[in-house]
Amino acid sequence: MNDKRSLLDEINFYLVTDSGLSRKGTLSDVEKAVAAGCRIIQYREKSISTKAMILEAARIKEICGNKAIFLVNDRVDVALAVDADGVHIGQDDMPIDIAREILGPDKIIGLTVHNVEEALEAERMDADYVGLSPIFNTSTKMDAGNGIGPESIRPVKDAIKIPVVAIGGINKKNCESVILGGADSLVAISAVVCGDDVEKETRDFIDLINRSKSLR
Ligand code: TZP
Ligand code: MG
Repeated sequence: MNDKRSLLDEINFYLVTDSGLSRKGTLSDVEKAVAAGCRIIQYREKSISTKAMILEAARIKEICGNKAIFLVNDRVDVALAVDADGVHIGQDDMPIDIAREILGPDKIIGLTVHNVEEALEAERMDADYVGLSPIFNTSTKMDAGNGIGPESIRPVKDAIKIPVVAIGGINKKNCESVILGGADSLVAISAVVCGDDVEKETRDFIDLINRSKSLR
């Protein structure tokens, strides 16, 4: 049993890295987010060599230690190379059953979904959580499509037992609507890594999420 898995019950703010948008760099962003209390980090890197990714991923794994779950976006090979806690994959990435076969039962697999049907299928296929995307319009991921709105979260949350992580266009102003809408956790990339102080932004999001959860 992967004991990091129990941290999935505690996730609030979820950091996804973006070296293109980051002001201070991926490693700094991860350090600051973990210091602020973030319990899940996804290394999402599309623009460097596999070798450079493996070196960076190994550093991120060290920073996360046993404080935060460490997942790799898309790249099952990189996750295996550094013994990450798991992967986050999309509908057009490696099929989840193959990823599960390669990674084994202990690794955490998150799957991006866009609606209730995909969420039900993700749970049936043994995903550990779903990323529901995109809640709002975003320019961070060009092919994300139009925002589905925070009112689309509840039907997904009610249909499955695994955690629902909301992503896409989320900021401190609309964060409450996402949590009141039923999300267990949320990702905000540009709202955090484009800022000067990632630790403060992360802490602000964690506070907002906890406060919004207490209103439910
Ligand atoms: N997947 C769906 S939307 C998105 C990803 C990676 C980008 C989210 O970035 P932001 O800046 O929080 O809108
Ligand atoms: Mg992907």
